[in-house]
Amino acid sequence: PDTNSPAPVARGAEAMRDAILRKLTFDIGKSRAGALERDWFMATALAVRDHVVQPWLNDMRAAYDTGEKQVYYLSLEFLIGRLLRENMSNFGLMADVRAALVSLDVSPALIEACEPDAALGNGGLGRLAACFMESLASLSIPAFGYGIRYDHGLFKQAIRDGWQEEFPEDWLNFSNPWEFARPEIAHPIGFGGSVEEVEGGDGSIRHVWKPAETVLAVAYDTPIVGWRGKHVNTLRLWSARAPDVLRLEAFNRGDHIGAVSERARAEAISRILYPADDSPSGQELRLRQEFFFSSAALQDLIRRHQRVYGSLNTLPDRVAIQLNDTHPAIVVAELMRILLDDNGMEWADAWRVTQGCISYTNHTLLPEALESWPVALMEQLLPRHMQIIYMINAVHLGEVSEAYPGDNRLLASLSLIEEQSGRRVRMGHLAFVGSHKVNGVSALHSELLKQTVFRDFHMLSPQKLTNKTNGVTFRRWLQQCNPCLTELLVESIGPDFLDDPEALRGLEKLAGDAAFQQRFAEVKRVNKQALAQVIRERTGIRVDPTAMFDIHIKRIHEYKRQLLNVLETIALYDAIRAEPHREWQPRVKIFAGKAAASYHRAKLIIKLAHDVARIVNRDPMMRDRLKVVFLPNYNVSLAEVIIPAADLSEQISTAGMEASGTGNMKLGLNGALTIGTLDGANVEMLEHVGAENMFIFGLTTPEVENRRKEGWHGQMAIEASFRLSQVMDQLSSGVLSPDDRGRYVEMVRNLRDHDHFLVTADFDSYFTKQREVDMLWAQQAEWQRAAILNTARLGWFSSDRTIREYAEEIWRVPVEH
Ligand code: DL6
Repeated sequence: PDTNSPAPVARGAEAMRDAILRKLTFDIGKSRAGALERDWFMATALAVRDHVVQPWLNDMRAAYDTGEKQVYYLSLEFLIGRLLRENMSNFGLMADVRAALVSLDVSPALIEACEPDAALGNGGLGRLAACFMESLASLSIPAFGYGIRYDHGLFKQAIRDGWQEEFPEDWLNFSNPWEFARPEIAHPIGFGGSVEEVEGGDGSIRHVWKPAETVLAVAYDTPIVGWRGKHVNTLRLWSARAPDVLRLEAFNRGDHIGAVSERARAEAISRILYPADDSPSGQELRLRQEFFFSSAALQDLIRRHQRVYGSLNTLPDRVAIQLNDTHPAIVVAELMRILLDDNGMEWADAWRVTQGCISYTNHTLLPEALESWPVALMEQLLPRHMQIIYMINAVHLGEVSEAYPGDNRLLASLSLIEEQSGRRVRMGHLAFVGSHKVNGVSALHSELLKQTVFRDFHMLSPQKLTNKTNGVTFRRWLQQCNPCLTELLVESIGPDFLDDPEALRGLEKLAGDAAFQQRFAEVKRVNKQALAQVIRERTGIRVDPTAMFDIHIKRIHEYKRQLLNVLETIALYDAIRAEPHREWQPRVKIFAGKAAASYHRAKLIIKLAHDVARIVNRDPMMRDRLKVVFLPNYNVSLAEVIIPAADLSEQISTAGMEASGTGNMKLGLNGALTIGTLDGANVEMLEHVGAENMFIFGLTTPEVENRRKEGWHGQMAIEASFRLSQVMDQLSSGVLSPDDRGRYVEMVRNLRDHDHFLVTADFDSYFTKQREVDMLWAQQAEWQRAAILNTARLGWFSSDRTIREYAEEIWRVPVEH
């Protein structure tokens, strides 16, 4: 029921035109003549938002009234990108809005391009959270996303002389039309101070945490619209505010800076995504961020529950809290504190409620990414939580001792406290014991979790660890980013796949059809032309859209092995120069991705890609047979242009190191063939698309492990490979870097002496596999067939499927089929 008696909402292009003009006049305060593109964007977004609000309020009210169990997805990152196209598309408003804008002489494409990306995440983990939010709404599962409203999202990447430079991102500069500020929803978040023990009349002892400092978490809500506008959920992001905006007494005394210093300290919490944590103050800020949003989320959901049910005993029946990695793991201790100290619950009951509500997703096996916090820092910042963690640990290790008396190795391995490198709290262990379910994000990754980081935990509770292979939302990653392909698919197999991705299977029967292949290829050509245009605008490089577009897009990281690709590029360049008269298949190697600001080796890989590009692109002998492009400032919006234009998808991480990958799914879905290792979700993609439609090479996970155990040195592989030796010689001789001949000497030394990521070990099989890629590309009908089969067979990788699995097996909330 409509409770707010809404104003009539614009339907049809004409009504939409009026609505946009009204917004421009009354909300933006501009005339048509004076309106800038950004003003048109704001007016359009506000007009579209009007359609969202009433269904949103209705859905929230219904969830509240029916008391359905709600999902709370806690994530330090939500890599959302733009929302205008998503909201228009999911609400079925695209045609009307675009027609309205055209009738106003405004270009819809330019308006859409004005929207800044909400880049509140680093990469896969944050983008997964955004896909999950969309799928939760599309499946009508009542849910809240909880995170931080960073003033500045992921840094902007600029490339100067081939080097990455970072600049602050400023998505909120011109206000955000999608969010609703809720200054009345402000939870106090404590830090520091002491814990008092208060005796109750019955001799019991109650703990009271007296924080030394309080920061307010203020809510900002963004509606998240599901497919066909069926359901709308809330993404609630917290912004930090000081309780006192200004110390007036200090200001009047003339201490103008000191008067606002507390405010600056408080607000630093939500200032920036991923503050550098290589200094103690950076680490403290990161921990403050984690506790800040975790505590705000808990206070918020508990207040909602208590308003209806009073007692917190029933919390697990109404509340499912999903921890997206360990960043919100402190929730375990904070929920215990709230139940024990604020609500007087007994330990055993509080523990039952806590475990009943919480579940945790692990997203990485990389040791450096497994969070742990120095005990001293925890004691100083969260003294009561540290006590509770000790208590949880004591109970947990007590149970272990009882079951395995005298096994000290086991106790040390299962302890929440790491004693080896200074005393630290292992957040993964805390999340594991505090959850009723723990999951990995691909079949291989979940299996490896059982064998490595959580081996002893798995032995202890074999039912707890499960797998939920990642997925991506097909609305954004097919329908919105690739409208031409979507139109072709609707025309050819009907519209069922829009609601049921498995219906893409209907395409299989067309895979060998020459006429369909041509149309499929024509869509790709149009998308490649659009990408070629972007490449030209952003890098000045001209590329030929008929060449194979070979795409490597993701964070720059040694384990993701962009270096392997660049080395292969050099080898291919050498091979073309050695045999210029052979029929080489024209290729454009396209890289994009950001390196962490302090990750020097990753930044050097970016520099190398540019050094190679400079030489290759200028060499007249290449005659368009090889081009190398690095597209700066990779983000969601750029991905939306690159992915529909990809012929080849590079998924070449060292086996066992990429937890899942989701770019692999997006690219395959859009008809790119994958060249990849048996890593992450590649393994399951292979099962779905078939070995003849993917290019798999390289060491497997056990082989990687064996090489490392044996003490792998690249030297042997380099000596054994004529091509690789030639590449190494070029790197060390300085021909690729005439301005600084020693630039790559250390890189070569690392590859020869250590090569932890097995680049040298996989080089030859990668080079050979790439030539198989060339051979298939030369037979276009066969290539197109395989490309079509990729699109047809990747329906299972929809995040709707993933969310259904979470709903049924972890959260136990009803979900439609
Ligand atoms: O699960 C989403 C995403 C996976 O697809 C990637 O394989 C994985 O690297 C990423 N994990 C992280 C966690 N931190 N680190 N490193 O971003 O999660």
